[in-house]
Amino acid sequence: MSKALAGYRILDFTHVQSGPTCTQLLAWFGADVIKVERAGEGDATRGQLRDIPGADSLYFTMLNHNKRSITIDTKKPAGKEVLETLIKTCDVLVENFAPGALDRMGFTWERINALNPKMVVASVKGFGPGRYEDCKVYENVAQCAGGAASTTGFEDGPPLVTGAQIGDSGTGLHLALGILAALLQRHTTGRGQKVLAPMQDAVLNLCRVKLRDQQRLERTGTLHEFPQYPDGQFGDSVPRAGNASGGGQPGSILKCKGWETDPNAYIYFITQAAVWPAVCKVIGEEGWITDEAFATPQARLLHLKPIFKRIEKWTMTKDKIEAMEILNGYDIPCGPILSMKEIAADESLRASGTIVEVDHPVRGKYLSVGNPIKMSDSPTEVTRSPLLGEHTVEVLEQLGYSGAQIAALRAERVI
Ligand code: CAO
Repeated sequence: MSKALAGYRILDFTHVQSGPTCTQLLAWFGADVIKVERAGEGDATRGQLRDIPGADSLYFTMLNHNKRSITIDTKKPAGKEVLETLIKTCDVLVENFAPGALDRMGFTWERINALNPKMVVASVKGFGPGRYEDCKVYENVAQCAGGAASTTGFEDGPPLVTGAQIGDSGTGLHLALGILAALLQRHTTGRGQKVLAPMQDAVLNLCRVKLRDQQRLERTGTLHEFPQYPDGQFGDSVPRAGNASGGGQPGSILKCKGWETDPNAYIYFITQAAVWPAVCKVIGEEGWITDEAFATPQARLLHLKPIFKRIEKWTMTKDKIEAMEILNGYDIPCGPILSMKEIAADESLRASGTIVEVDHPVRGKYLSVGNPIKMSDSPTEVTRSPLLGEHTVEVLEQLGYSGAQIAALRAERVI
């Protein structure tokens, strides 16, 4: 079966996490992704957080499936020539170097555009234009600068970063979308363009509900669905909301049977207005269906803490899966807190290809997250990440380099 991006060639000049997640998605959609790495060293993540001596780390393998790897020293003149040839033959260049690194290498936008006017040049940077534009940025810097950390955590605790890699993988997703839009626009303009996804901006985009709340707070001085209401104080910026729901349906994380010893024996419980009578029936508080203090969503906002305490009295009598099954029977939205161990063993995620087992010649079998986006006409088969420089000769031959030229590049330590 054909793939959505079959025929597109991506010059993948990315490293660490944000850029590689973007190009991995493009590879899963069928693009030919050629990852350019520094000769001898490669992407730093190959050696980071290693669990098997001598094997590419899971950090690297899980971010670089379905790609080819070519090593080139792009600071040497002969290496720059190879890069030029690649630029002329690829549709997209994706990079996430520190600001200015590509320019210092001699590959400014103007130069790339002159070499290949149809090329889309896509970049992740920590910040967009402005006072921080020259900064190097990692995941948690973006979470802090994008509004996630100040709004995450409990009201009496410090700001918290989240385990979801919204700064890196989140920005990679944004960049992939920009690349696809630029390729579509190229059909009408015939031109490439620059695509920039700053990590701060991507995190802020994912935190847009918090900017909504900032304005609500400024207008009304309060946020009724927050745990600070009705007894606590609000300051002048959106406070940390603990586990309160970010939307219009109050929710909370509640203990389930076994919580004393199992750190994940919890369930997220949402008191959606439409199923309030069902909630009351399940927990044995039918009187709350008509009681004025609880009957309307507005009235309930004044009593969320005692409401969730009472619901928790019920959830503590059930394990989280049992609770979910009972609640599903009433269409009450809820979510068990699943550990990574439980997720890794989840049969549905494995059947759908979201959890996949991959075989690697050095590390052997390992689990990874496959393509979370499912397409009926463009299925994804996850193949292992490339060894460093595994496809250098293959790609150079495709570019028209002769055996003698490749040997000369090797002798000069360019590849
Ligand atoms: N051949 C020769 N040199 C190469 C090369 C190759 N194939 N590939 C890269 N290089 C060089 C670059 O040209 C650069 O050289 P100069 O500094 O002399 O110009 C150098 O390698 C290192 O690049 P870097 O500064 O990007 O790498 P770093 O490890 O110091 O910084 C990071 C890493 C992530 C902080 C930085 O790249 C960055 O801020 N990127 C943008 C934001 C981003 O994507 N962050 C997310 C990372 S995932 O958490």
